[in-house]
Amino acid sequence: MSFSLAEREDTIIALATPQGVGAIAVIRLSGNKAIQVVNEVFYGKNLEQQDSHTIHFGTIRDGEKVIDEVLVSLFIAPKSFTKENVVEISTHGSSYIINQVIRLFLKKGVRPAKPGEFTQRAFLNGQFDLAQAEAVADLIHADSEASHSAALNQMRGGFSSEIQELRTQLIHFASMIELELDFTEEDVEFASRDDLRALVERLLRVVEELILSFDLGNVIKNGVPTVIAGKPNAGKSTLLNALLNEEKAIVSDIAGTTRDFIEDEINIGGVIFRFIDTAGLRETTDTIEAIGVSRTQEKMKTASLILYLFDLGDTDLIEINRDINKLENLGVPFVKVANKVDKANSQLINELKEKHSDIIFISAGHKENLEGLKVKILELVNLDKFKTGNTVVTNVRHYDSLTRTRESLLDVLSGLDNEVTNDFLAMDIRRSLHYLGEITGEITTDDLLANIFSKFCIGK
Ligand SMILES: Nc1nc2c(ncn2[C@@H]2O[C@H](COP(=O)(O)OP(=O)(O)OP(=O)(O)O)[C@@H](O)[C@H]2O)c(=O)[nH]1
Ligand SMILES: [Mg+2]
Repeated sequence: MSFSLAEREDTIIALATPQGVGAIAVIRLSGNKAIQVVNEVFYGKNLEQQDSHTIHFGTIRDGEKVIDEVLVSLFIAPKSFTKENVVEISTHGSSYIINQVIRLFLKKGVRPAKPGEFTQRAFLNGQFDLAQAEAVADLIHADSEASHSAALNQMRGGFSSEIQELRTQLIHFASMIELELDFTEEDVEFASRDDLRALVERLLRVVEELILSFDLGNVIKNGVPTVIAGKPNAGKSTLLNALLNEEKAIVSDIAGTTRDFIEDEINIGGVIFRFIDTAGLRETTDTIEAIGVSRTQEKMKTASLILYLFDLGDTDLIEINRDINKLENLGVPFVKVANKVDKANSQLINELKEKHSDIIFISAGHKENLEGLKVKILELVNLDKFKTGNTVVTNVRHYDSLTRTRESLLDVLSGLDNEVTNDFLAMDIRRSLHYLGEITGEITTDDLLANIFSKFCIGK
C-alpha cells in the first residue's frame, strides 16, 4: 500500500472508535471537503461559518430521513491532527447508524480511509516525525504503565529531538568538508578535524546508549520473559494458573505433563511479565519429553528471570543445593520458590530457612503467599530502569537504523585516524546522516512508509 498524490487530495472517513455497540461512536473525516460535505447533510447551524474547535448539535439526514441526532466537532486546517480540515461526528453507538452515516458520505465521494491513513497524513503534513508517528501506534497498544510511558515519551519527541540536534551538527560538518573539496588547491581546512572527532564521539555515545536501551525497550513492550522451571510435578503449571487466575495449563500428578511452552502475560506493579511454563527438568527416555526438556534449558538461558520451583514433598537439601549451584552458573537472575508448603516436613523448612534466607515458600495449589512471590519478583527486576523518563528504543526499525549509524560513524572515526581523503570522509558522514535520517523520517521511501502505516488499524 502506498499513497499517490491524488489520493492525498481525497477526503477520507473512518470509524474512530471500536467496532461494535457502544454508548456513542465517533466517525472522523479528514480532507479539504470534510466540513463542506458534513454541512450538506447536517441540520443545525451552517458548519462552514463556525469557528475551529467548536461543537454543534443537530441531525444527520439522508434526504428527508433522519439518521441520528449527533454532535459535530470542527477542526479547521491546519489546527487538527492531520493538519487538514477534520470533522468528528459523535453518533449513537449502533452499528446500523454507523453504517448509514458512513454510507451517506461514501455516496458523496468521500473515500474510506486506509489503515493508518490519518496518522500518515499527519506525518506527511509535518505534524510530527516518523518516530513519533510510530509512537502513536505503540501508545494505542500500550497496556502497562511502563510501555505507556515509553510510547508517550517517544510521541512527545524525546527520542527524536536528541537525534535531530546531533544530526544538524553533523550536517554542518559534512557541508564544510564538501566545501573544502572545492578548494583542494589551496589546502584550507574549514572543518576542524578535532571538533569533528569530538562530535562523532559524542554521537556514538548517544547512539550506543540508544542501542543498549533496545533490550529494555523490548522488555517494556513485550513483557519481562520469566521462565517457570523445575523438576516434573513441582507444580509449575499450577503456579502459572494461580498467577493468571485461570486454568490455562494442564495440571496432573503425572510427571512430564507439560511438554510445550505455555505462556501468558501478567501485570505486576505496572510492569508486564511474560510467564512461560515449561517441561519439567529430568533425564528421560521419552523422545518428545526429551525435546521439551532441552527446549526448557534453552529458554532458561534467554530468560530475564527464572522462577525455580522445588516440591517440598519431593526433595532434600542436597538436591536443592545442587540445583541452585547450576542456576548460579547460568547467570540469569532467579527466584528460589519452595512449593507445596502445605505438605512439607517442618525439619526441611527450618533447614532451608537457615541455609537460604531468600527462599520464598508458597503453595501454588492453595494460592498461598503468591503476594510474597510477586514482591520478590519486582525486587529482582530492577524497577527503576523501567520507570525512567529516559528515552528507550522500542522499535526494531529504529534499532536497525541505529546499528547502521554506529557502523558508519565508526568508519568516520577510522577515516580520521588514517587521514583518508576528504571525499571518503564526506561519504562516510553522509552515510551516517542517511541512517540517522531514516529514524526520524527525513529519509523515507514509499515502501518504508507503506510498511509502517499498514500496521496501524483503520481509523488511526
Ligand atoms: N499439595 C499440593 N499439591 C500441589 C501444589 N501445587 C501443585 N500441586 C499438585 O502437584 C501435581 C503436579 O502439578 P503440576 O502443576 O502439573 O506440575 P508441573 O511442575 O507443571 O509438572 P510437569 O508439567 O509434569 O513438569 C498436581 O497434582 C498438583 O495438583 C501445592 O501447593 N500443594
Ligand atoms: Mg506442567
